Amino acid sequence: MKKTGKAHSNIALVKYWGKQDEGLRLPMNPSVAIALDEAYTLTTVEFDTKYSEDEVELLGEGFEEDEVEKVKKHLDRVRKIARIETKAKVVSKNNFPKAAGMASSASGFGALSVAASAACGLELSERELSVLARNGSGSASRSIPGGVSVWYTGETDESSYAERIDYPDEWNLRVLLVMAEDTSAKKVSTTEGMALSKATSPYYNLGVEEAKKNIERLKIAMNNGDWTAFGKVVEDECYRLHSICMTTTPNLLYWRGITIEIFQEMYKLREQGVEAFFTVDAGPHVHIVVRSQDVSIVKEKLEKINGIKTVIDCKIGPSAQVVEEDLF
Ligand code: 2P0
Repeated sequence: MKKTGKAHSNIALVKYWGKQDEGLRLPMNPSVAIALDEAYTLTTVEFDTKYSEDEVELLGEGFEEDEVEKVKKHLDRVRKIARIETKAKVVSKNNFPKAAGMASSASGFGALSVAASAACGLELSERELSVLARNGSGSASRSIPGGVSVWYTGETDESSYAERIDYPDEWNLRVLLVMAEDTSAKKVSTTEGMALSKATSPYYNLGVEEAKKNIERLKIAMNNGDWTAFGKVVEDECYRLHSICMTTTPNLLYWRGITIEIFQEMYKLREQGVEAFFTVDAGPHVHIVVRSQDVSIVKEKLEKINGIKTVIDCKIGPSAQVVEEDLF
């Protein structure tokens, strides 16, 4: 059977950076993320005896050899659940650039999990899909429920999954994905980078405890509809992640000049009463979390800065789903 899955990328507000169990991809701390409607992956999977080997293709950009291996390993997980041995063809497409902190592995493993499980006739629950996606890539667990979600650390395979949490609708949350022109590729993968941080950053354990506290601060701010307090947590988490990265051996410096320039522009806007908050993943791009009422003023500000390739304006994205449009 051939099926296509669609999953949206997500940006973490409280960050995942390191595992308590490498094999099971159980994270050190819970995390919270927003799914992005304008950044997604489509993946078509067909299991058929006509394939003697798994065939894996990423349209447009192509996969690296290690990425192909990760996809094949994920197909093995699905085959194990479905108790089949049939090989598959996988064709995938991102509507945004792979790598450089754009969380393509999140939407990629989200879409692959949905497509592959449906293509072999499995009817997995959202929670089971989130567990499956997590095994491919931790952040993918959060691309299954979409919306604003929390990924629980768990102690077993089944108990580490993501689900939606409430947030104030009246905020009309938007995320501006500000892509830097300088996308010099990551030298260290996120999987490797977070393991290095755990092993070498003197502040790592302290950071994990801070992340746990920050989840609680974020939930309180959302329950109270307190935008200023919410934004403070978002930016504290950005600095927390990057202080751990920068104090890793070798030092993981993901920011470029443009990254900091955007921070400074957001601070200037704040002095004028416009509260837009920044966060950054493992790359130079900046995600600006803003209420819809302030989107145009923030965009105007960004247009005046050199070194920005494009700005993608996202609403909160939906859950991962099976869709009609096949890629082959
Ligand atoms: C996050 N990142 O919470 C953090 C913030 C990047 C910075 O989750 O090893 O590619 O495959 O589980 O999912 C990137 O981590 O790592 C990530 P693996 P993944 O979004």
